[in-house]
Amino acid sequence: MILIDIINILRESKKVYIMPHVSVDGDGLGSSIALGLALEKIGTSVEVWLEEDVPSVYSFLPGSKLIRVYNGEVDLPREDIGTVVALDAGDLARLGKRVEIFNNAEITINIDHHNTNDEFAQYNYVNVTSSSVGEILYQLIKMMGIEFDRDIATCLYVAISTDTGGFRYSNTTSVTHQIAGDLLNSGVNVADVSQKVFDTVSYEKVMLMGAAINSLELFENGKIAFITISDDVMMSTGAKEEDCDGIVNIGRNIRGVEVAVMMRSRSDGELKVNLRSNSYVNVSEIAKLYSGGGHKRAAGCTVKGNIEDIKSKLLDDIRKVL
Ligand SMILES: [Mn+2]
Repeated sequence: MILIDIINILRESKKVYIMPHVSVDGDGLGSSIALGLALEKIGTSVEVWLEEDVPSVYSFLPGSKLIRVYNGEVDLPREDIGTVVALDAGDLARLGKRVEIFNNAEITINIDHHNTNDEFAQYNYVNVTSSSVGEILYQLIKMMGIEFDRDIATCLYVAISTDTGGFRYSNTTSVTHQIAGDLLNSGVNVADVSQKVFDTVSYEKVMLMGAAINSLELFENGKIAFITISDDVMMSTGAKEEDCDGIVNIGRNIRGVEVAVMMRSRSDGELKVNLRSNSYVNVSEIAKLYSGGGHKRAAGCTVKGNIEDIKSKLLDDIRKVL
């Protein structure tokens, strides 16, 4: 599938629903709003459907009037759901409850950059060489001839800068920088955006980071770092679920660590696992063993079961590829 085919479908769509993955991040949200604002400019009716509220770190983004939160209780007549675009989601499970909307759409589109993407839509565009979906949407919006205003540029800049860790990760290319440069020409205020996205943290998150550091364990001569966050920790720190975002980097950043794991264990038996690597382990392969997915250096999965059992199995799986 090439981008121009998707562009033609989008041009003909009168109503477009956009949905990023659950536990939305900067790339999913920034890309969704950017596409929404761009399509609005050509007269399309747009709604961005999220699984949860906008994470507070991204509350400064424009386009809030486009955003709806799906709790499973909205009854949408089939004829109302024209085209649905899934963004930054590797498989249908990443759409959570909103899969009901997706399955009832006339036309389904999937735009993504995860190498584990299983091409679940009618029209799929997966570019694994793109740092972010934001980078793909920059091309798409440009090819559609829609002008970048400051709002669209800011959303794309947030998408690209967050997925590249502020242009530091190995997915950053010269093209990434060229696109960022062009977005700056469209009015992005880099200092303001960076301060809000990277350098602002709630007190509760700082407390969560403290608890995460206390839980930190190293294995295999310091090559594996393991952080565990339980419901008790969430309660005692007052942190929100979104505050767990990035906690895994505390382990990853330790000198000598190759693989870092953050396990968010809930009392209902569900475990959310974040995996990061520094230079050679392909963590998306490990996540796949648990029906998860992601990228070489950043992946994740959700597992059910006993925390100690899963932890020792995960450690075994990581040891095999160290
Ligand atoms: Mn992404």
